[in-house]
Amino acid sequence: MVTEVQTNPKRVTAEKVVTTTCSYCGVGCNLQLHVKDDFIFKVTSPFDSPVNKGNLCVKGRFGYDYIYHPKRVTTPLVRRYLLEGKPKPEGREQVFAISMDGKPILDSKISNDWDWVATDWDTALDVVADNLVRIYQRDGSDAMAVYCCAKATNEDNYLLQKMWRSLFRTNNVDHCTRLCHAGSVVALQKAVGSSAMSNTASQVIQNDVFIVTGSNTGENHPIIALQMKEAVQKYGAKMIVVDPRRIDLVDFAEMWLPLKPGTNVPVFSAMAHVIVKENLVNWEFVKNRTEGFDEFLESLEKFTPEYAEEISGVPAEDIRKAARMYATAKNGAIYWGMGISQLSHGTASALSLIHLAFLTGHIGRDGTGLNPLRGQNNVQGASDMGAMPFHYPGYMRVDNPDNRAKWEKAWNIEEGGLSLKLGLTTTEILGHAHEGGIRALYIMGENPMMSEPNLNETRKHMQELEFLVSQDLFINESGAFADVFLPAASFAEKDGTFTNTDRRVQRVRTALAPRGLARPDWKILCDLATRLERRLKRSTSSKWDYESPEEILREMASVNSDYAGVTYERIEKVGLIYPVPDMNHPGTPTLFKETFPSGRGKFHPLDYVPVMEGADDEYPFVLTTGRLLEHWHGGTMTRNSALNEAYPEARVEIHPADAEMHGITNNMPVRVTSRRGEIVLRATVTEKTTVGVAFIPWHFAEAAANLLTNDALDPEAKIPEFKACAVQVFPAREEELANPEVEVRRGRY
Ligand SMILES: Nc1nc2c(c(=O)[nH]1)N[C@H]1C(S)=C(S)[C@@H](COP(=O)(O)OP(=O)(O)OC[C@H]3O[C@@H](n4cnc5c(=O)[nH]c(N)nc54)[C@H](O)[C@@H]3O)O[C@H]1N2
Ligand SMILES: Nc1nc2c(c(=O)[nH]1)N[C@H]1C(S)=C(S)[C@@H](COP(=O)(O)OP(=O)(O)OC[C@H]3O[C@@H](n4cnc5c(=O)[nH]c(N)nc54)[C@H](O)[C@@H]3O)O[C@H]1N2
Ligand code: SF4
Ligand SMILES: [Mo]
Repeated sequence: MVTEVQTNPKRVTAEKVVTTTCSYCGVGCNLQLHVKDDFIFKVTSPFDSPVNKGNLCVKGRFGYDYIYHPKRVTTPLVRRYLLEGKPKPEGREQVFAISMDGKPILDSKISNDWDWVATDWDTALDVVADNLVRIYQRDGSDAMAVYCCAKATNEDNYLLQKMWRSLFRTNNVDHCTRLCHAGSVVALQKAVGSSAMSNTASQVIQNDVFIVTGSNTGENHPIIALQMKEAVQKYGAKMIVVDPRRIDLVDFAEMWLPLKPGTNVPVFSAMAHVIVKENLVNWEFVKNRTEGFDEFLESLEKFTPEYAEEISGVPAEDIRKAARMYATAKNGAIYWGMGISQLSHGTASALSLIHLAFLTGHIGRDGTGLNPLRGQNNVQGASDMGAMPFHYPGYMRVDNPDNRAKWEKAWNIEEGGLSLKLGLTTTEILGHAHEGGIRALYIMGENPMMSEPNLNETRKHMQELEFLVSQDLFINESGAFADVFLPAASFAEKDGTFTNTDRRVQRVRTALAPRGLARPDWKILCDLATRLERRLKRSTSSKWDYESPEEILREMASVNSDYAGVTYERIEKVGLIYPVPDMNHPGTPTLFKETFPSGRGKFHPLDYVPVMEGADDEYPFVLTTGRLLEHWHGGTMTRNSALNEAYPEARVEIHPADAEMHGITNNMPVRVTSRRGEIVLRATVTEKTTVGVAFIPWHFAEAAANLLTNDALDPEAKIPEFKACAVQVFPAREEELANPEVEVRRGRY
């Protein structure tokens, strides 16, 4: 039934206004959801919010309507073959679902046994529990893996990793952080022993010089970009942008260094070279707070600005000028994103930034810092909750028996019961999906069939899985391969907490009843865990009967001291910035004031290693992939939202000089090919990209950028090289452009 609130929201007065946290990016803006008749008809933001001061970007303000989209699935679904006890049929790519209005979506009749059948929760959870336990009892811990979810709450993620670790005794637990800031995390752990942002984003107005690199902040952290612009325009700060694209921040920058993709190490090491040669070093900081300087100094010798210019294309004089500006600032800071970490030398790229802060002492004070801008709304929190293969909650290594003992006590597990073996990462889990490897995968809110590199390869791995569960709002491109689908409640239909890029723990609140039969993730997991425990018949049992998400948070905080003083009551109005070691502690906006968690900060000598696949005669462009303001990742949320009308189709950006050379004009359909795949989409000829660099956003299934990308990994962080691979671009015909519905149905994404 269409009500007045849907047709004419301006005339409606809210029954209630619910304050909560945005479900998109790591800025963590506070939202006010205006609700009438169980419908959100307007979103505003409180002006007194310390995070966003009443501002919202287009996604926060208008992008929440995916929760009502007809393609959202709100009924548990099980494949017919499982319900009828038949063997699993061949072939897996069938996208057949029941939508909220009861109509089938995207059917393709490969075999009736593959049909989704709508069931009740008990049936679906029994099928999941039976199959997971069957595989575990046959093949053991190493056959089990789980992807946690940086969109879901802290409480949801804590429970999911607890389940896998305590019930299946495996650390094969990871999430999209692996595809994201893994390079930064490993580098920061090696250098300072902690991996979150050292300062808060709002401190940018206290900087007098700041570097923004590998971060298209204006589109991807729009509210932080607003503060950066304010720092420049109102407070007179100088911004240095280091990025191969002419992103919108360039208009506000004192300098733009347009480096070639994958040349961070030479550019930032040359800046370090200049700082040392011109004696701009903060010797007191280097002497008192760091180690390894002498060895580092030797490695720096070859990184002259001229050498860096040759590799990166950035003029040596600009490198010198930028180095002087940052080094002589009173308060300097660095903000970075995926252009640093998503490379096969992402760890080295991040280290080259960390060295700059060490040399100048621009760390450990307000208005300075090393600030990797975290991407997903709750990627910081999911990482804090131990949704990673090497760490329990609180970054406690799983291979340390003392840490294990703490969690065994908290979870009531027999001594020595938990595994000390490091788990597989997201990028390794699917590669191990074969006989004798991973057999069962549980995905809570991720979409590897869009987000992993080299999708043609990923598809083969998905097909190799014996049992796949998808717990999501939609049947996304990965859910199409699932055996069971469990409908989760959205952020507006549940309670919990998210931790934003500032390390600020904030409330998520229920505004609506869950649509259809959907249930909050934590409730689904409690029910499933109880069933699993019953079937596993162990001598000990853990707690699974939580009354509320707050009870879950308190259990986690009793062992993880960073969150010890976080309660729902204390964050009722304004979030708390962890570490919050006790109930009276006010939170810690600036880290490392006295010392680093590792004691001294450690320099690491670096070498320049080129990207794995450079441009050549056959593939003359470097492809870089990234994001658009209006869209989110694989598009599951934003393409099922009004935002899709704002940016409805995939585009490849090409520089005018390249376009002319290859006979390409604006809006022309083009075929982009790499050694791994091809896609057809329209060209946008623009100076936003630099000569020789093509840019494709990876939001569009019908022209999925990850069919082209290279799955080469950084050896330490295991992050893929999303930011550079070689491609060719040819003119194509209009009729070759892909139709989203048809392509997805054919499984060609
Ligand atoms: N609208 C929107 N916002 C988002 C997201 C989204 O999907 N849509 N996703 C969220 C997530 S999970 C994340 S991780 C963040 C990511 O936010 P960003 O880190 O801003 O992500 P990208 O769009 O991948 O852009 C990376 C930037 O790096 C530059 N770059 C490419 N190669 C290099 C290089 O070799 N060196 C340097 N120095 N720069 C390079 C690119 O030109 C681009 O400006 O955004 C979050 N916010
Ligand atoms: N080429 C290329 N590839 C990339 C990148 C790139 O820059 N270039 N960036 C990488 C980065 S930085 C990241 S972070 C990854 C992201 O990769 P993924 O995490 O795989 O991608 P998303 O599309 O964000 O998937 C989120 C899913 O969660 C679901 N969801 C939303 N809310 C909830 C909830 O409350 N509960 C549950 N159960 N589900 C929910 C959504 O419907 C969606 O299906 O992709 C990576 N892939
Ligand atoms: S900046 Fe991020 S958190 Fe804020 S409204 Fe936009 S998407 Fe949401
Ligand atoms: Mo990310």
